[in-house]
Amino acid sequence: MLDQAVLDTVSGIAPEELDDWYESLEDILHRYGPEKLRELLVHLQERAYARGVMLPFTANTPYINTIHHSDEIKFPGNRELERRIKNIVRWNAMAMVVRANKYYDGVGGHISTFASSATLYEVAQNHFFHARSGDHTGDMVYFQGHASPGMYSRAFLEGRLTEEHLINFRRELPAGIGLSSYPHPWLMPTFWQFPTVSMGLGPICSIYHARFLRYMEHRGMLDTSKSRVWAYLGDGECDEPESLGALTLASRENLDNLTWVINCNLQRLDGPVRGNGKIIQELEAAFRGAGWNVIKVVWGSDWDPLLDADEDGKLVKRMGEVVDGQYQKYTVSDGEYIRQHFFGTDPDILKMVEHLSDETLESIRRGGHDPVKMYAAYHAAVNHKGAPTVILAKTVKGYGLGDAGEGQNVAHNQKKIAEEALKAFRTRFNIPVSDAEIGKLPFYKPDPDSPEMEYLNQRREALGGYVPERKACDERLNVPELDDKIFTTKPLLAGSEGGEGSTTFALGAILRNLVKHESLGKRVVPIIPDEARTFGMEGLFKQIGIYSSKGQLYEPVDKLSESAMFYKESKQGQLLEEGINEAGAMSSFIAAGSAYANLGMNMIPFYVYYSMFGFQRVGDLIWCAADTRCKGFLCGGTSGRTTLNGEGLQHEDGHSQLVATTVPSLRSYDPAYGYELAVIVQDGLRRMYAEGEEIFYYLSVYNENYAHPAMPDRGEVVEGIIKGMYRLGSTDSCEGQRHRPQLFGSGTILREAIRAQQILKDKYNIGSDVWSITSYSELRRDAMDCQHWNDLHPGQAPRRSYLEETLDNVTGPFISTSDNVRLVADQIREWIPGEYIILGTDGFGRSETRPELRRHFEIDGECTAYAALRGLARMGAFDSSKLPDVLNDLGIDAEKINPLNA
Ligand SMILES: Cc1ncc(C[n+]2csc(CCOP(=O)(O)OP(=O)(O)O)c2C)c(N)n1
Ligand SMILES: [Mg+2]
Repeated sequence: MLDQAVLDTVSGIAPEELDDWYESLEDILHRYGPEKLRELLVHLQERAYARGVMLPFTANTPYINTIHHSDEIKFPGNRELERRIKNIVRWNAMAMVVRANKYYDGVGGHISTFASSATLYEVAQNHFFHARSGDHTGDMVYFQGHASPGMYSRAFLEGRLTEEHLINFRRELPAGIGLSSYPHPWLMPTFWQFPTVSMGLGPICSIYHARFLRYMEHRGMLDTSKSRVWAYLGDGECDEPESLGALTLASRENLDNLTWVINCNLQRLDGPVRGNGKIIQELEAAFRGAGWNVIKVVWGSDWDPLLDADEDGKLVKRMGEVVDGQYQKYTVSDGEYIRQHFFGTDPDILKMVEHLSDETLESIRRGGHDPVKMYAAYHAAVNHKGAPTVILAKTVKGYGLGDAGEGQNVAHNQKKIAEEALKAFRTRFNIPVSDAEIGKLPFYKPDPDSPEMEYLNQRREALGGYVPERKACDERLNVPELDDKIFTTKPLLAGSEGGEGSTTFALGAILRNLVKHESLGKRVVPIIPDEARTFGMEGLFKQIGIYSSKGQLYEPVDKLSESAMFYKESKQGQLLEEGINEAGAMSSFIAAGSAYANLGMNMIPFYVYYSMFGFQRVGDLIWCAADTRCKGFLCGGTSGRTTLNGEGLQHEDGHSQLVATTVPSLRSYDPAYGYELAVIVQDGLRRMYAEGEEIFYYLSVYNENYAHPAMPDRGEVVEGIIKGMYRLGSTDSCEGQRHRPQLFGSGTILREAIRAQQILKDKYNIGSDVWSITSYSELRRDAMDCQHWNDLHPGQAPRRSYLEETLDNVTGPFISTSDNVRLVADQIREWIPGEYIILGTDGFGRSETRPELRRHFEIDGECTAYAALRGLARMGAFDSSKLPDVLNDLGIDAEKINPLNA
């Protein structure tokens, strides 16, 4: 007969009738199995729905393991040896951090994260992570950033790192062989593949990486079918919008090559992730709702007999009602407290544990610390078809640290451990370090021929090698010279030949030409977040196809004939149309731009986006791309605070060039003409793909149409474009003119500098020079480099930068105008040999016509000419009392608002 709890929940139905229902359910399960029972229940649910009965929605399953122990795959490893290895890894990881902080206070590091996730990693290291080797393109493992000590510790046992490395954890500079705090390919280019410690970036990158593997396979570029992407996340990390923001892409794309493992230790830095709720249940609902396969690993094997005995579901119910903050309390409490407060709420539950001692209750483990449970979960995950899998593994933060941190709110930052606690840790994990030695925190490595070491190495050998390991390929591509038709055609080196166009159009021409190139074409990965039409690049849709893993299951509305342009989706498509998703598009850029290192094949991403939604929207992903040593081109379309005129404050970008300067491996350019763009792209391709430099590019491109001249036939022009400046044109000095204004222009605003030159000549008979400044940041980089050398080599012949050499004997005044904030041009002030006046677009943009906006920001031809006269006046070469008249003459309102404050 049913118990009172069931009778109460459906009160009003006669007990005998309820009994019948329950008996039927058991009978079907017993005779036909779970699959048939599922079908039947779904059918009954549909019937109820058709009769107007709405069932309450729940995306959750009970708070127990998804895989019942009777369905667990048998653990194939040697449990004892794996436990020994894991304990040694734990010890060395802990010792590394504690030692570092003992000798160098404030160096930092984390013990508790890896302490909670050691089993998650060790089971995967022994049985799942496959290295890149032979015909296997390798698994991509995104390690939780602050679990890095555990990865170093294992690499030490594997013989890949020495004791000296461990001693120099977080001390990279003095020894030159230190270990980076977190996974940084920039700092450890043969070890780490993926920077993950800015939380949320690893997760989103991993999704797009898994999709990129499919893209490579479907396009016939590389057989990536054996590769799996693994991402290890913290439960606190899941609060970052990037972490869960792209879940549906993974399920929509059926990325069963993707496995996430969330280390649910219920804590983040300050305290519980969800003290008053249940993070595992919350995540389960989110992932199930998004179409993922969810595997919860909540309880260790010790709980199996208890759950088997829980016939009426009271224990499961109790497990489900306790909130995370309270579970954390049980972690730090003794067995008696647990018995009384967890089991003691119901006499029947209490009875279930009466045969267990307090010590046993205290030590029964959570699922994430049980290798058998984790193995079963991994096995199920890698065999699941049609959807990505997330494993929600419940663990204890600071596991094994005892009073020194286990489950404590301060666990995250714990890095100093008293001797008594060290001894307890040593004893708990059975590390052969004596009491006398323990204060020195010695690292421990068993003999090479010990069973532990032999086992560890055999396992990794069977899985193709070590993980992580970054193996950048030395493949060099044959990059066409500048005289190739990719670069010579209209509107590039040849100019626009009487027509008009924008630099965005010029970029489109390069892309269209490049994808046709015999060897290079296939390597190009154009990435666009739903703006191809804005950039006039929709022609690429038909030309190279939009990648879609499903091909095209519909007839596109704009397909009027096979030859016309239309929205062509294809499984072999080359263009990644990411939708309105700059973060996702950046993640694709990173996957493609690092393929040379992670897949052994150079790919050339061109990510073209709305420039305003680049650096300030996904700036951290751009930083992550730099750390990843990405190659490729970021192209900020619709650049310029006044050139993108109608869109207003939140669209008009005038600061990307400034932020770009802050990314060390980024080369950023602000070209004005098609030929400049062609020169920059060709040189970029050469440096990145022919020379193998691990840098990437940022290009500002604009949407203003104008005529583009052919490239001037002077040798120094190409060099100037690449180095950042070249003289474009000069007007004759008037008689007796001692100083010639030097007018610097960038991007579309170069044309205002040219207008200023004309005004100066026509109205004031002053000759001047116009320079196209293609890159203030490159000029600065070179100047700083020379200065650095000079500072450290006093008494030796000083080096001279390109900027200094180019402006040698030029007196100025120097006037800079651009569609960027003034600081962009200000970055070279130190090396400008004279008066330097900078105009720029500081202040909020707004919608207006281009001429009005350019006047508002005082960057137009008239304001530039006026600035030149001011400069001359300061040098005593123009009568300053005439300046008010000049203002009048040029129609500049002296009482106009200051754009900076408007
Ligand atoms: C974007 C970002 N914000 C803040 C931090 C600082 N931080 C490092 S670890 C951490 C707590 C992590 O908690 P959780 O994700 O639950 O990982 P656990 O250590 O508990 O496994 C914080 C706040 C960071 N690394 N990245
Ligand atoms: Mg956590």
